[in-house]
Amino acid sequence: MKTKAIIFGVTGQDGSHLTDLLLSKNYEVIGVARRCSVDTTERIKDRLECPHFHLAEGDITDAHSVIGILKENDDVDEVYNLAAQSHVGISFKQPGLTWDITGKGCLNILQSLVDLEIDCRFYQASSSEMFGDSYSVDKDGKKYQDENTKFLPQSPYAIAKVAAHYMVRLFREAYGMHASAGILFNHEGERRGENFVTRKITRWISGYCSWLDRFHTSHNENILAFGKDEIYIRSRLDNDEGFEYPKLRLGNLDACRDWGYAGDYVEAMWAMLQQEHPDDYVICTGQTHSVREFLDYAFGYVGVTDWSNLVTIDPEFYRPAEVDYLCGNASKAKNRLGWVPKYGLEELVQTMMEHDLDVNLQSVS
Ligand code: NAP
Ligand code: G4F
Repeated sequence: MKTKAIIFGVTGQDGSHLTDLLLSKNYEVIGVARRCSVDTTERIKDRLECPHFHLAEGDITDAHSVIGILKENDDVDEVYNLAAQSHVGISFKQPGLTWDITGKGCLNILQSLVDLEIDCRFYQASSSEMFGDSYSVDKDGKKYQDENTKFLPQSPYAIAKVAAHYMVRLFREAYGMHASAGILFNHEGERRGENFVTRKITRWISGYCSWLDRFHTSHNENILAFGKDEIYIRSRLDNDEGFEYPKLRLGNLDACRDWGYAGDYVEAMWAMLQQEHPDDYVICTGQTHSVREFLDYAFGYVGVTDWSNLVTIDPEFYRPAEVDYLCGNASKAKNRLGWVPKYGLEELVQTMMEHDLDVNLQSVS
């Protein structure tokens, strides 16, 4: 008999990587996707025809829908809750919705599993955002976060994640559930949502490169002119259509994040559920970089060393409260799960840039 898994949030970045991983391990996968007026299955489109993959329609804010799916699959071995309103900035504008999905959604699944007496293993997608402004300091004075660092959440998203995280601990202790939480630091890649900062940057750069290509030119300060919000090609100023390109608009460039590759991180999720005992684990690279440094790497990939004229700061992308510094310590995951990340920032940027440049090339040709 195949091992059976349910993935809530299957259409997202991590859901698609986890689907690939579990199918490669010979699992039967039920992916839960909510109804939407447009198709949201782009990231899993190659899996839809696979006989061991099945889509189920459901919404984790609706307990009836969660119960229905679990009842139909009460022989499930592993349940992964990756569903969330996962954008921190948006959580300030839609705090109630974020609470319902990111916080209460997790409770809906946990309580349904208990009520239906389903004996399975459960994974919750917790987040480094839960640390917020908090950090520990090692003997060399380096700031870091691990499983013992206290939470000091700085957004409605992070508060909802903390509530879900504590709910997992409660269900583990109160009902003896095999429920684990991965406290994952930022992880990115070619499937990352387009409004997260890394993907916004790599997509913009590839769009800019293909705009320059249209004029058979490359990035060279002497042939470009810079307005407040636009970039122009000097020789084309009068006549050509499309001679201007909007600058990359960003918010806070000084925030530091510990960025890893999503494909690496879903392996840690799976490994947690293979342990005899449930637990919480920090998953990260242990390296932190500012958004500014990410820009250096990404622009550097296409040979641009000074990007200051290409980027404009737009207060619209500032958040009412910011998380300034995240840098994890994944020693526990390394020791207990044998998990280590394969990608550093350079490999991550290379993967994302290669992909986005390629996509732009295909759309032009
Ligand atoms: P993502 O790309 O935003 O995916 C979120 C998924 O949740 C999507 O499939 C989305 O469906 C689904 N979803 C949203 N609301 C739902 C609802 N009411 N019912 C059912 N499904 C719903 O996020 P991700 O980057 O893959 O992250 C996966 C999980 O890890 C999230 O819980 C996130 O908060 C957490 N996390 C992510 C990171 C990171 O750096 N990526 C770090 C730490 C924790 P639609 O396609 O319909 O929107
Ligand atoms: O890419 P971000 O939106 O990711 P953020 O806020 O760190 O959250 C992501 O990682 C969390 C794990 O720590 C997940 F739980 C969460 O679901 C999500 O996946 O922003 C990163 C940084 C922030 O400091 C933000 O203020 O980049 C800064 N930033 C600067 N300009 C921007 C922008 N962020 C976005 N999204 N867009 C900008 O234009």
